[in-house]
Amino acid sequence: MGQPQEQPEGTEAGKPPLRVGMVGYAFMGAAHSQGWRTAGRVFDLPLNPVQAVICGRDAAAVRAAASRHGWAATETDWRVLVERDDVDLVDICTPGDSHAEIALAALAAGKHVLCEKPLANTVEEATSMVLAAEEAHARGQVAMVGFNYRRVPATAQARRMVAEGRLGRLRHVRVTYLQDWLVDPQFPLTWRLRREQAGSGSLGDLGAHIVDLAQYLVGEPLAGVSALTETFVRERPLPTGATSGLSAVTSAGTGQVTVDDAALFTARFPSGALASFEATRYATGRKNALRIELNGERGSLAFDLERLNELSFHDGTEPGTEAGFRRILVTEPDHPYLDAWWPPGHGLGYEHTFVHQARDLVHAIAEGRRPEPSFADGLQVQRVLAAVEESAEKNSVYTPIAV
Ligand code: SOE
Repeated sequence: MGQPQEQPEGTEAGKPPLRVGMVGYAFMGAAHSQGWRTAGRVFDLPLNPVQAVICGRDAAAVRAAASRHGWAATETDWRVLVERDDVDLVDICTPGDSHAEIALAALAAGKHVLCEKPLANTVEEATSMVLAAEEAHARGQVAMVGFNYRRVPATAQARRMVAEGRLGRLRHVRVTYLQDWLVDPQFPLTWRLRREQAGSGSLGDLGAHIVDLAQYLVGEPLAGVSALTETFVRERPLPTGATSGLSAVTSAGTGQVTVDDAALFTARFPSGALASFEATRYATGRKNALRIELNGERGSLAFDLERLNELSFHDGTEPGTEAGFRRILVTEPDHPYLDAWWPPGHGLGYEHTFVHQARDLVHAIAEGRRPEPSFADGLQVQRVLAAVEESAEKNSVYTPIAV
């Protein structure tokens, strides 16, 4: 493998390149590809992202992915990819069981790293990744975890408003992330339903997103949790052949589901706000419904991923006769990320979060600073997930988050 490096058409020449090597090419691989392909064309970046190499075990499938998503070369062994001299950054889009191994090898090989969420499958793995990232940072390398929902302009705008004190002291944070792709008991036992590969179920997949988003918006880490988890369907048909995690063809046999199907937990923030979280793949009719509402002494904010160009804001300082929730259309050039996009009212979508993620990472690399969210932020989320599992095992006993 290892075809010659070409400058992908349309990217800006004249700037130092940032040559990306991506491991994985399924859903997240496609989403990250979109980010790398577009970031340098929309934003004025200090480095020019180049889609250098994409890696996957199936040679034919990875060649097809390279041609579809615009990668110049392919590899079938990630160990070869991380050692290539023409790769500056390794982007990890694989199931969680390989995150730590690939990230550690990439950091040791002198590469910057972007790793999909959740950072790892265990606190121990995530801790080793943070230690390696800290050492690498001293050598000028940057390591980021991919919590893309921080990069929706509306959530970034909500963060601004909370930080400016528009809500005052926070009392409640209410978060749900609802999907329904497991409702059918005949849905196959893909890697996402196996603990050894995915680490956990809805908790690590959806719960990790909402824990990160809530902590980002509030501006502090959770202090402790009280949790319930459940696996509703414990045995499912085995997949045959290729599986993407979200789809597969089934065979005659069945196997055990070894992860949670749903996780519900209440939590405390150190400043006193109470939070509730619900992550499930059994919310019939809900496809990708991530909703968050924050209630503070001075006002409230609500966000719904299925209406991602909007925020709902209640300014509690307005006279009661005129106050009420109003819609903020988050498409103004002064809103986060939007000065580079379309005129007001021309909204963005899911894919743009990955463009913004690539943009922010390129800036962090060029400026040699720790990115947000860093591997340390990813480890902190991992600790929350571990506390949720511990609490659920102990019949919801309140479990402080280890620091
Ligand atoms: C599946 O539940 C999934 O693809 C998650 O893994 C992603 O992180 C989320 O963005 C969409 O849903």
